[in-house]
Amino acid sequence: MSRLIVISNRVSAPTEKQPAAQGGLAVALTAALREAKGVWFGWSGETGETGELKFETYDGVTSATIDLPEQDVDEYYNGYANRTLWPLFHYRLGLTEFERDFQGGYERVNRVFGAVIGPHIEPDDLIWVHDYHMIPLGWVLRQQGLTNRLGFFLHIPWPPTRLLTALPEHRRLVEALFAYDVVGFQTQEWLNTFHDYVTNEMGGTLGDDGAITVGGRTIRAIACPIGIDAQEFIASASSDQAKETHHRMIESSIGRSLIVGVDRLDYSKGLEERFNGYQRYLETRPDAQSNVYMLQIAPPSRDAVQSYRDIRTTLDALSGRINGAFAHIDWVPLRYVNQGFPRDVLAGVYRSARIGLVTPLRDGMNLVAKEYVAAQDPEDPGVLILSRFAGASEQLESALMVNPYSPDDIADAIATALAMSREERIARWRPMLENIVEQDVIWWRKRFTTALMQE
Ligand code: GDG
Repeated sequence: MSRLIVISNRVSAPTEKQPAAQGGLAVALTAALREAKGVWFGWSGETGETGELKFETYDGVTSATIDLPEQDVDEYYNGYANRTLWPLFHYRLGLTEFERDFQGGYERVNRVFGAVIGPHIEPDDLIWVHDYHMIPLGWVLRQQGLTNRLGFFLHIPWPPTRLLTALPEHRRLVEALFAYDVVGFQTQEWLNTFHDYVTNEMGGTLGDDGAITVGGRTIRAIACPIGIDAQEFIASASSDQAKETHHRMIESSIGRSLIVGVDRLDYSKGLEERFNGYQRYLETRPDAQSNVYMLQIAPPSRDAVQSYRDIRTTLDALSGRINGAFAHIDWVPLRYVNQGFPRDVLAGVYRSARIGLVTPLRDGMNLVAKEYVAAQDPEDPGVLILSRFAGASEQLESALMVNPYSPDDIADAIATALAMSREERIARWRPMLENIVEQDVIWWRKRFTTALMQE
């Protein structure tokens, strides 16, 4: 059996400091690494001289990290990854910054990763690189003469060709992907847009079984939607902590239905538009005030980036305005919380909510939508309102689909969800749950690694 090598910007294998793997991806990859005696490489999250890789084996899983100098963090992580690729790949050209220094830093850090990781790779290792921070890494490793099977998975959307060509070095970036053997996308839609680029910009041809040939080099590109640790999350929703959370939510709701949103504080998640949609609901339905309240959990992220500080300021003001305009002495329409909670508490919150409001403007997949569905009571499930622009909409077809840009659409969907009969709620929920259980995170991992092992 080959070893599995996972490489991503941040490592979420368990360590002495953080003993439990956090989240589905970490759980699935950790399990695979334990089985395959592999190593998870990445950035430590610390700034400092790069130095040697720091290895740590904890609970049967080895992680290996390096620090990065401040300039590298600024140009590679806060720069090219989060000010250039992230906004561009989420269709936000207006927020995208085009700086040569960022691109230079990005390529430099990828070369550094290649240089420190390369010597630790053995000939039979399967190598799986994750996400937009590391696109050129496969190419860097090939330059060192590596002939291993190399796979890449993109967690975020693949942008339309016309958008991508706004990036001065678009061609170089895509060519780097051809160093891999298998490239995975979250959805058929992102795979199609990738095909469009390859055929129209590179003169590539598409073959059977995901094969794409450009200039004599053939790779395989597949749609491979990520899932959640479904069984574990279902169990989490019945844990003591989830039950206690559920009771607290019921007690504080005074008979009103809960609408819940859980998102990293990120402009791609459509929080401003969601708040506007909720406000439209409150304005246009006179009985609203006696029947709903909304909880938005939004732990801040990437606050070194100005656009993230801006969206935070906007949401502070907007949530204040909504509460100022609509609150009563005994009712606050919007509880807006900028902190994270343990997974069991989240599961309890999801289960208490009549509506899961998941309205990103663009999202590679969106795992919150899947977690919300998994946490529901089978006898009395809530309704998932889902953006048609989330990757998850390809699989969760029986959600109430909305256009996240339209406040009226969101307001109407809230009204529809609140009025929905139990029969209809069950009929919509069941196929979604089946999909989530069947195509869980282990399914995803196996689907990708199986494709990677096929010569
Ligand atoms: C990227 C892509 C793709 C959130 N608040 C808390 C908390 N969370 C957890 C959620 C969920 C995860 O964070 C967020 O995952 P998403 O999929 O929603 O979004 P991104 O962070 O943008 O992830 C995305 C994903 O990669 C995987 O491929 O689906 O499209 O953008 O699991 O539950 N977890 C805890 N407390 C919180 O307060 N414990």
